Amino acid sequence: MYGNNAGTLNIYQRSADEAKEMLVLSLSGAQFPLWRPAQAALLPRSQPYRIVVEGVLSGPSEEGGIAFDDVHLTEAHCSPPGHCDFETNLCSWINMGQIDQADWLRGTGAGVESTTRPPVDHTTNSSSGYYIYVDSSVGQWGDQSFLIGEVFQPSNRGHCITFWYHMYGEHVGTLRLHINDRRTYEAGNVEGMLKWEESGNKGKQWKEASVTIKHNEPFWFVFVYLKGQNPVGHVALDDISIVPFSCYSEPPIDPDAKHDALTIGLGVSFTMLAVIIISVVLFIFSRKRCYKENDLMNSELLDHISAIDLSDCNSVPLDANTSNA
Ligand SMILES: [Ca+2]
Ligand SMILES: [Ca+2]
Repeated sequence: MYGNNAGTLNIYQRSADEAKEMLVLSLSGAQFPLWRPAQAALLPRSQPYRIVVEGVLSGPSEEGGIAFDDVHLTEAHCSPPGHCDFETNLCSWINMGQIDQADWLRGTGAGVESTTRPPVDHTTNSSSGYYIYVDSSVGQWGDQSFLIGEVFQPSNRGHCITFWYHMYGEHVGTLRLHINDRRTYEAGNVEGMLKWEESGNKGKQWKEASVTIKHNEPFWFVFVYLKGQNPVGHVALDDISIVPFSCYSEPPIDPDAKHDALTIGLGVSFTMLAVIIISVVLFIFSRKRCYKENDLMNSELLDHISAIDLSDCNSVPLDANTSNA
């Protein structure tokens, strides 16, 4: 689905006698300038049914279009959005063609050389469990394999992607995780922004990675494997999970730190209060002293007292100034 007026794509499950019809999937608006996977769970039916695909134009404009391809009907459960263990299919992940030189393949470790792919998957820890992999001994140095995920809407709390990767073999190459958005893609950047990277031999083991993504536009994930020089080995992925919040919750407030902050705050408050009280006492005391000193002065100066700043005992009566002059 592309363009500003892509319209709506509806998928129905309709009973053979056409008595019942259920909308199982509806996609609206532009779904980015790429082929996108979509899945829908069908309802259990005891009677025969057919699948009806309906394209609804949004208007008379020709600025858009709808197409679909590669329909698969399986008895497997639909994987929850953002999660894939690769046990039944690639879920919403797709290989990209044209811009790269190789594909990610789905497979198991059963009956193959452990250099070409992992002996066990991560989900089941067995040779019958599935993962996706690239055999690094096939192809040439610098070959790339792109794997693209579904579109996620921006979230205030971000997104956390967690995945398990298996990188084995000398000079195996580099595995990168990017995110991309429509604007960046249409500007010619097919891989987008780099968010995570790992290179070289990590041994015969599955390793976990978690990356928090905060992006304010709809985006998708892109895994890119870049083949190393003369490698013998493989790169594999399993159990990818994407959730709409950041990977690590905010660290809890340290009660000791809180106590320290309270102590410091109280200390500062008490010190300031003490300084204010002492200042007021000193001020009152100095005022009283001024009055007493002034009382002791010559009573003939009383006429001039009004001209003396009583708050400042250093002020000299006007008479004294004039007499000195
Ligand atoms: Ca490819
Ligand atoms: Ca698996």
